[in-house]
Amino acid sequence: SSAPAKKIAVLGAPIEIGASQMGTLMGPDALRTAGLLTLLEGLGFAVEDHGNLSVKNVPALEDTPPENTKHYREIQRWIHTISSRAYELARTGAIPIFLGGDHSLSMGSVNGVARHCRETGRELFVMWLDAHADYNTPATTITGNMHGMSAAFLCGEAGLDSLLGREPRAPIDSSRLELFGTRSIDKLEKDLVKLRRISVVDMRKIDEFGVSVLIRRVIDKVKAVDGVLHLSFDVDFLDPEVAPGVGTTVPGGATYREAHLIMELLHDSGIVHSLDIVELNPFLDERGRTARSVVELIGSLFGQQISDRPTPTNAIPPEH
Ligand code: NNH
Ligand code: MN
Ligand code: MN
Ligand code: MN
Repeated sequence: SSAPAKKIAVLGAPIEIGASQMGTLMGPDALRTAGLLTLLEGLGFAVEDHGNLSVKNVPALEDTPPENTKHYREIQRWIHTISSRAYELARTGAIPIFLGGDHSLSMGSVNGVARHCRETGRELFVMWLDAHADYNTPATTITGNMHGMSAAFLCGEAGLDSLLGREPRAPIDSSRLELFGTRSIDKLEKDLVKLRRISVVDMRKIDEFGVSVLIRRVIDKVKAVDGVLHLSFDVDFLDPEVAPGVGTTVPGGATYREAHLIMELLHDSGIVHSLDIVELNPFLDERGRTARSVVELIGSLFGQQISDRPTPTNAIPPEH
C-alpha cells in the first residue's frame, strides 16, 4: 500500500479594497477556472476546496482607524477572519493555499500560519515574491493602500496594532522575511527596509547572479534551523509580458523560466508549507493568460516537471 496523499486546503479570500484597482476579488474563481484543483489532484494531492470567504456577517470592531489606511474597517474584518481560518487549516496538517484577492490578505494568512508555527516550535520564514516590498506603515505610505503594508505589519511594525482584534498576533522576526524580485520601493519604505536590515533580492541581483544561486541561499537558511517557508506570491513579481493581469505592473520582472525555476527548486527543497497567490486581476487579464500561467507555476511548486509537458502535436487524434 502507498502512503496517504498529502493534503492541500484551498481557501479563496476575494478581497479587493486593499488595492487601488478593483477586480482582484475575481482572482480565486479565475484560478479555479484555469484548472488549479485538477492540476493539484493530478500531481497526487488530496485537495479540499473550502470555497471563498465572506465577511458579510462579520461585525466591525470599534477601535479608531489609523490615519492613511484606506478601507481600514473592512480590511480589519477580512484580516482577523482570514487569520483564524489560516490557523485552523495549518493545524489540520494540510498545506493551505490562500487565493486572493489583493496582498492585504497575507496579513491574515501569514499571521494564522505563524500562530501555528509558534505552537509547533518550528521557525517560520516568509518569502515575498513581489515587484514591491509591501513594507509601508501608516506613517510611510504615499497611497494609503493597505496591500502595500502587509509585510511591515507581519514583521510587527507599529501603526496597525488593533487590526487583528482579538485574534492573537504572531509577528515574524524581520530577519525571517525574504523580499525577492523587488523593483519598486517607495522612498520612506526603503529607509525602513534598510533600517531593519531586511534581505532584499532585487531584480538587479537576479540578473547578476541568477535565481538558482539566490534561491538556494534562502533554502539553506531555512534548512539550517529546520524551519518552514511560507511563500507569498504576488503575481506582479512576474514580468508584465508574462503576466499582464495585475493592477500594478512594473517592467523588468521575472521571466517565465526564472519563475518556474524558483518553483522547481522550492519544490525539491520540501520547505514550503503554505502559500498565498495574490493580486491576480482577471478584469485586466488577456483571455485568462495570466491565470493560466500562475496555475502552471503552482504546478511546478507542487512537483510538475518541465520535461513532462505535453507536446500537443504528439498526440494521436482519436478515431471518429
Ligand atoms: N508601494 C506602493 C504602495 O504602498 C505600491 C504597493 N503595490 C503593490 N504591492 N502592488 O505589491 O501603495
Ligand atoms: Mn504585494
Ligand atoms: Mn506587488
Ligand atoms: Mn506544517
